Amino acid sequence: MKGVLFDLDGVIADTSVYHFQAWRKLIKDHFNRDLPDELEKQTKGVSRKDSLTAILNYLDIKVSDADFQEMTDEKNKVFRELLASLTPQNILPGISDLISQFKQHDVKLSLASASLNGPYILEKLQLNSVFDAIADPSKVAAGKPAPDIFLAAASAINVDPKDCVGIEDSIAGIKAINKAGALSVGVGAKNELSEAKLLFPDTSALNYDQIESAWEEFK
Ligand code: G16
Ligand code: MG
Repeated sequence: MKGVLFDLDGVIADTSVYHFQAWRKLIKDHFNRDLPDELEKQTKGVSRKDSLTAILNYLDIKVSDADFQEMTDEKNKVFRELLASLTPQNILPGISDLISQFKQHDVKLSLASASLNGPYILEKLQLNSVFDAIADPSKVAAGKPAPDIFLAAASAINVDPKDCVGIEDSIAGIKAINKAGALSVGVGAKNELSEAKLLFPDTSALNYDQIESAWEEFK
């Protein structure tokens, strides 16, 4: 195991709460409609544009291209305001220890987040210096569940994807890791992340030795 490809939202920090809060505000302000909790799953791990498409499809609302662009910008403005209060205390339980274990074993760290705010969020969490690379989601052709961002993250640390593990909390992300040829490690519920090769119920359960031995079996 030479590289670890980290998802951000839902794995390193629980920014999904802020993402969905920002979507809720946007939809309330524009259409005076409420979003049900179940829609949050569909926006997890998918790009800003794909998230808005899923939300508008759900609401059965059509907007012009110009309005669509304006709405994604507006959502991001609200999201960035919510991120202003982010501190290292928002790093999810178990993640700092896991990162230390990877570092001790000379495993390179690369970020494979769909978020264009990835560098800013890592900075707020004071984690930029521990990452060897951050894949740029604006430079990949297709978002999760396509493998592109994980392939880019592996390439950014010069490691073959099969020598990497990917850690994800979303269905789209697990599919993307599997397609990229890395070992998929899921964080979440079995009924949701059934395609993960190794699953932990939450970030505090993530365990370096278990990940390493699963990779030894997988390679
Ligand atoms: C995250 C979130 C998604 C969000 C996407 C894009 O993905 O899970 O809800 O839509 O990033 O974020 P932004 O609007 O900041 O570019 P990930 O891949 O870190 O789980
Ligand atoms: Mg995620």
